[in-house]
Amino acid sequence: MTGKIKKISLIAIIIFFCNTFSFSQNTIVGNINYHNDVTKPLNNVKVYIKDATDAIIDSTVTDNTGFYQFDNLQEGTYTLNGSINQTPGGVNLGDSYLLLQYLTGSQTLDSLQLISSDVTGDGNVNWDDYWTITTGWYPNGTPFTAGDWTFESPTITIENSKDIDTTDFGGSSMGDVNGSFVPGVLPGNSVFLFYDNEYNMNANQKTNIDFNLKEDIYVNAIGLIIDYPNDLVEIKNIESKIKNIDYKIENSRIIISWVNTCEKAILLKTGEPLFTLKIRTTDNFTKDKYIKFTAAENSHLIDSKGEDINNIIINVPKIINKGLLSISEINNDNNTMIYPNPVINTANIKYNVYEQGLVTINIYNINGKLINCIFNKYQNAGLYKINYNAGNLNQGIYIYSVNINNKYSYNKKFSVIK
Ligand SMILES: [Ca+2]
Ligand SMILES: [Ca+2]
Repeated sequence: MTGKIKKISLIAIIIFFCNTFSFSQNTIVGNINYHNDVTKPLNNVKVYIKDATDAIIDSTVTDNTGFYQFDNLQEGTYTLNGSINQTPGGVNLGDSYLLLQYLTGSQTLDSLQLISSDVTGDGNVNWDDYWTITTGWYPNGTPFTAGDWTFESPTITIENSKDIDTTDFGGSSMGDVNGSFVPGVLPGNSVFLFYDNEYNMNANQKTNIDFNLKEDIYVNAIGLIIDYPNDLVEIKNIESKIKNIDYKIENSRIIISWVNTCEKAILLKTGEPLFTLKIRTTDNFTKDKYIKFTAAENSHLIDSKGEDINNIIINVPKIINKGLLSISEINNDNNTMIYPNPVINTANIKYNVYEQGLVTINIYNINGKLINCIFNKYQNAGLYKINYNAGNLNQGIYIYSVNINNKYSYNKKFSVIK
């Protein structure tokens, strides 16, 4: 009797294991990569598996190669999804530009690009998403209502037992439509500001600062975050020849943004300023202090493919307070010049008004005889330029003389050729 019970029990155990074995050996494996790029595996993704009733039945975490595995699955339909606790990145105006192209019908987007475009999280990709990135996220850092990350959500049906299903899928930082982010890698700077010349200025003076590109560049979007010492200088205004450029000044930061709405990329030339800042130095801009502008991270210029252009160099002047100038310093001031020299017909005279007051510019011949007075007005301190027509002068050597309040004056020679 006892032997019979033992035998039945053994059979039951064998049947139980056989059942377990035959109905529970299905496996789903795969890799999760950033924008489905196999060179950018996403590790530490928490992967969820849901059954046909939308209930989470299991979860796992991807390894360093982005690999995940679910075992012991019965036949049925499953849905996968992921979440990650990692700093997102890669969102800039290149993504806005790509989205703009999609919305105007000149570009298609793949499924992951579409889900990373829905930054408002309402299930639609539309102009709200474009404006949320362009005027909310980039200049203001406003977080996306859809969160920081998004993952594809593949559905898998297992019909045969003893099966291994391989399903790779992708994840993205929300808003990184073009997939430019490299997870785990800190973004490098692509825009650098270099000093190209030096201005001498005192406290409470106004001037215009040109930001010039070092090379001609075709661009489709510009995002610049420029830091400056707001205790030493006030930014009064920003001017640019680029239409519809937006800017924002906050604390010690200027944020400039522009996305090209025309079909063709625009050509920015080295000779024309990218933009001009109208500034005024403060009371704190005392002797030996200088004003330095720097481009912060996530400053970028975007090419015709919607990608960042590397190593953009923008030249800006260094502004330094050297105190009250000596005669030799005034004579060596690079901001006071006539060009071209020799003058054939017309020329530009650049001059530095060291303090607010009456400015007079006279032209003399080489014997010191006054030819004419070309300027006589009150001006704020700062750098100025006037156009001078020398067409009525004979060939020869002349002098222009700048006088400010009878306190500062300097004379410079130029020649006229016919
Ligand atoms: Ca949306
Ligand atoms: Ca991007």
